[in-house]
Amino acid sequence: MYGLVNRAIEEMVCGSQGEETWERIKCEAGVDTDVFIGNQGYDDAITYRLVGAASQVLGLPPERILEAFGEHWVLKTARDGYGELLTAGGSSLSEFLQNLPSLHARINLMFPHLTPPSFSCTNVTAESMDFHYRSKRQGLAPFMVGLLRGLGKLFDTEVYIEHIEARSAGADHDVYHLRWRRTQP
Ligand code: 1DX
Repeated sequence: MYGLVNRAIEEMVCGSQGEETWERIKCEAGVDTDVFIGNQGYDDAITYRLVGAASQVLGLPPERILEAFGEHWVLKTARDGYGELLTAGGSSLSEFLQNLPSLHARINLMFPHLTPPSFSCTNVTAESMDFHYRSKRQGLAPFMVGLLRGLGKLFDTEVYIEHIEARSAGADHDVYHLRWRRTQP
């Protein structure tokens, strides 16, 4: 994955736990990269090892780390660096999720070595949908939950997430049943 992803993990850990903890996590992960370059590609294994080591050092399940990271990605990384892309994506959570495929097509034009997941929405109503997530990568379903929570905050929307089909349990891909309620007019 692009270095931007590992750098976002670094930012999240340093911001909440401090630099020393981050150094311990890198050491535990056997990662000796000093600085992650945002637009340079890194082996996915580095990202997985960082998440695994963060789980060990912080005493939290990897799913919790991934979920927190998903939220951080939307509220900090994507918002700070790619704000226009995010706001161009829609003016409500539902609109944004339905536009995600075109958002990723645009990002892919800028960064052709991206391996983006693919998304689709089915059974869409005014306050619910089934949200489909397909990825070449394994084990990142909790990251998506964090992304959805972050997007909910971004759009002042309370989201209830039910993971109704899980690849980790043998399903073809992950499906989340979402219900939402806007908290601001
Ligand atoms: F709901 O792969 C909202 O490296 C969402 O299963 C989901 O393959 C917003 F400069 C620049 C760069 C860089 C910008 F080249 C990425 F470095 C991408 C910015 C997407 C904002 C996907 C990151 C693939 C790297 C992947 C989870 C899970 C998608 C991470 C979240 C908006 C992004 O992102 C999986 C890679 C960006 C960039 C966004 C992603 C790769 C997402 C979202 N993905 C790199």
